Amino acid sequence: MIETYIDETTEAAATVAGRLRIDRREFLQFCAATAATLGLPTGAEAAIAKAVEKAQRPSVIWLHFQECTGCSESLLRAEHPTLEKLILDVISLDYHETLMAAAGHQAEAARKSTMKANKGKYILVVEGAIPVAQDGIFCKIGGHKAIDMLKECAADAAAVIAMGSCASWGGMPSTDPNPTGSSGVADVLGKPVVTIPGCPPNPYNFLATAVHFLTFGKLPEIDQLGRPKFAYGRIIHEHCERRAHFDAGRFALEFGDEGHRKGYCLYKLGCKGPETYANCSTIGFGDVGESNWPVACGHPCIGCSEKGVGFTKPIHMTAQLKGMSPPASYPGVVEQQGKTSFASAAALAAIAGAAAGGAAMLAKNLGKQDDVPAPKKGE
Ligand code: FSX
Ligand code: SF4
Ligand code: F3S
Repeated sequence: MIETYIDETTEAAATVAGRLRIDRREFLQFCAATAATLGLPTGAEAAIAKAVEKAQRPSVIWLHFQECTGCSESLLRAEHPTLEKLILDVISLDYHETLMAAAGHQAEAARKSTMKANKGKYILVVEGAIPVAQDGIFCKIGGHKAIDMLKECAADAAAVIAMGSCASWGGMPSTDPNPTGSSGVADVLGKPVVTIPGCPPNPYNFLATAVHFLTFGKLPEIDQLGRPKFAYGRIIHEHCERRAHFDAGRFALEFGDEGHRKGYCLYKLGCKGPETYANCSTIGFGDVGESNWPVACGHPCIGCSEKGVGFTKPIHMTAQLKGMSPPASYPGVVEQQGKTSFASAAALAAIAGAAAGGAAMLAKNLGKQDDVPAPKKGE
């Protein structure tokens, strides 16, 4: 039984590795990493390997509306060529305005023929917000208004994925006063869709979603905002590598100060990790992996994936503390003997269960820390 399983997995891996001209081991690592990202049990990589091996890839129509094309760039401008190859291997990208060779009438014909040939079976990916003010006149492609094109393409799609914050909830184009009425896909269609927010979103979250569809024939479980739970089920702060500094009350107060150079918590520089649901802190960003995400690079998270936070709250405004659960993947605070700080005591009280009172104390005492100066008034 085990031998059959290993043989089948190895065979599938060899087929895909040959097709993509990548190392078989690299492909198996990808399957295991995708299974882990999706929160699947050990052994699921075999199902993924076999599903990716299949020649029948889901047809994808990818629309672009009000956006910067960063979502596509994040998928395709990978440092490492494997990610791009894999994405283009697990889906059949039949219409993508930025990438397709066709232009003008040819492009329109490609969209129509893809929709006809794959009626009810294709995945519609939408990148960018949709302007709805003044009857949607602010964005037109091939003579069609974005709002009309979206509705037409969504009508016969098997699934709709809103890629990026713009398509998920309006994103940057919807920033107040939002003169064009930029809106997310679900609002325009009047029904829930899968959303993969982020500006740009993490390409692995799209890839894992597509692989889930390929492997299980359905999209992954989503929350009330349409976000796949495997990726957006927790706040960034829960798994942040700087979390022990937060709990101990050690903060960077200015870019380049001692705390910043020592890798202290970026909360006081406006980090929105405590109110942003995403997996940036666990899988890293892009294809470089761990330690490659805004906070690891020394910049506070701006909450680019979170409606009401990214592009709405000022970048350096301190975050609302949502849930004070302990970090799951990094060690806790080890205090120096006889020197427990007030802030860390409050953090531990919050963790221990006195959540409301402890968290309030923690918020109140966030300015107190042992070895960097307390913030000046107004900071
Ligand atoms: Fe840009 Fe995509 Fe931001 Fe929006 O990403 S990276 S503005 S989410 O739609 O192209
Ligand atoms: Fe990390 Fe930001 Fe939380 Fe600090 S506030 S622990 S930098 S997520
Ligand atoms: Fe965006 Fe914050 Fe992640 S800025 S990329 S949600 S760390």
